[in-house]
Amino acid sequence: MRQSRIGAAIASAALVASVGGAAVTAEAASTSSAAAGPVAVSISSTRMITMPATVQPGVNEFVVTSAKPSGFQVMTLAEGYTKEEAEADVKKGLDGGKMSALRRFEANSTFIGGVASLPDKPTRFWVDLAPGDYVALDTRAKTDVDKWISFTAVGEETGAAVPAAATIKAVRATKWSNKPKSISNKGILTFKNRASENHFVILAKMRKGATLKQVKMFLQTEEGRPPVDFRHTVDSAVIDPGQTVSFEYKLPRGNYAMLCFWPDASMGGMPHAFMGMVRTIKLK
Ligand SMILES: [Cu+2]
Repeated sequence: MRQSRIGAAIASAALVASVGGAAVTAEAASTSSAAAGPVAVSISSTRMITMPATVQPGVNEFVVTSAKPSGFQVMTLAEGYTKEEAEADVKKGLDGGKMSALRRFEANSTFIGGVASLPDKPTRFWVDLAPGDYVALDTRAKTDVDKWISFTAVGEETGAAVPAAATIKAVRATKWSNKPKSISNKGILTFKNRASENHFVILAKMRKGATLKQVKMFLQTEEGRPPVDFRHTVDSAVIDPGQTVSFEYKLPRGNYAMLCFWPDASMGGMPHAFMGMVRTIKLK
């Protein structure tokens, strides 16, 4: 069975950010309290996260600024499941390919949303937060449990709404909805997980003339020139079934492959794209 040896090309920013390096970072939250307006998150060159210790429940706009390419991920941990346990399971499960650890991590975590950010380029995302406790991390950080950050959604609802956006959906277990066939090349993208597994989305620009068949073939063989150009990608945070995240993006126009590389514990850690979670979408 193919493991997640996707080759150098695909093991690029996107994959490393969202899967391979799902270890974490963050230090104690700063002390500012909830206030109207966007939630400012900054990630330092040592991947320390600074953000408010409390936010309001409801739809929140986050603005993430990072010194390095980062993957800001918000999640909740089940009662009694500690950051230390999560950290250990990430290491054994996502990095080490031990399926029992991956299963335990998935069973005890709810992925809420987040965004990939580039240096000094503030990037916005929106999530609807129920009141309660959250953890956040930079998925690009090296494993260090002390770097997980905690925050709480408490108080009055924001009353805010997610801006109108093109919407893409994961459906069934590991499929993309067939629609829409095309979206704008920039703006806000809403990613809804209406499937039964955890997912994230990567849009990767296809080379001129490349076909979906070639993309699928490349995933299987990892041979030859990649039919996608991983210099032009955007990737979302991981979200659980039932969750929705909206995030800013801007890419060159063209045809893109839409993929998810989250590892499937029931398939020995095979990334979903290898199981057919790949389609094309036009950015115009
Ligand atoms: Cu997936």
